[in-house]
Amino acid sequence: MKNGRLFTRRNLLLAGAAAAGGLLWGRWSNTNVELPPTYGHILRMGDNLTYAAHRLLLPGQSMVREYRRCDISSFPVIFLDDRFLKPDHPMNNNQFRAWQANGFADWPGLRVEGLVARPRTYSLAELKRFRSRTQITRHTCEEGWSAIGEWTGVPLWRVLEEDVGLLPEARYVTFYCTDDYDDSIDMLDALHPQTLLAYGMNGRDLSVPHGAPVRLRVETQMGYKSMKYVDRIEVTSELDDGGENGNIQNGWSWYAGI
Ligand SMILES: Nc1nc2c(c(=O)[nH]1)N[C@H]1C(S)=C(S)[C@@H](COP(=O)(O)O)O[C@H]1N2
Ligand SMILES: [Mo]
Repeated sequence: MKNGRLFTRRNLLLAGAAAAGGLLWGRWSNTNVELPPTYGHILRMGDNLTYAAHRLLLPGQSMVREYRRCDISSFPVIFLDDRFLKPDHPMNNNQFRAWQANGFADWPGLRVEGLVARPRTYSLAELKRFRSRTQITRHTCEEGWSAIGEWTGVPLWRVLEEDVGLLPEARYVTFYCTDDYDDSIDMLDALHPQTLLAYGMNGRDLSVPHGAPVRLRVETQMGYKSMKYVDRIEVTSELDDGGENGNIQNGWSWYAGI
């Protein structure tokens, strides 16, 4: 008489899911957090569920675990695809080597613009003038490896909130990289205390393979969101998926919270 029972496992699961969905929806409608678009793909609905669950159930800016010096591991240099074979990739670009040899003094700088009160371009020296943060964290790559490294840089919130000034409509931050890798994060992650514009790694200047002169460290998400060779940051009110250079059109989730 299995099917005759009212409380079958499946019914319980369905009831549980409906109740959880109802609760989530109730909480969601009371927040001002908006869902990113689903890109018209049914599989992408899962991304939104992860995003919604993280944003609702986790305290907004809880800190990720930080490690000790002795935990630092060897950090492989990885590349996503054959972009790094292109002659203009920073790894093959003598310009980058020349800049590095000169402490990036001639580097054109990091432009910060969009929905900010005082858009401007920062030289590396100017970024280093902000009060810095050093943290030892685990990087988790979607390809199955993880490594612990020490990162030094300026917390992104200092640049955005203290210096350029966010306008009230500011909701997302898009990063443009010299190797045509673009992607965005939401304001909660952008202003997270451990989200850095990093210029140092393991006590030295960041190397070109690891993203010199400046890379993002967004510790609350998978490694591919920690963009290297960042040369432009744009604050927007709408999500920009980075188009062909972005993760979504290359088959990955926009939100990769861990
Ligand atoms: N600009 C840029 N940033 C990038 C990538 C890239 O190819 N280009 N790869 C991402 C991926 S998938 C990972 S795992 C990390 C790797 O960082 P690493 O090279 O310092 O190990 O950088 C991320 N940031
Ligand atoms: Mo990765």
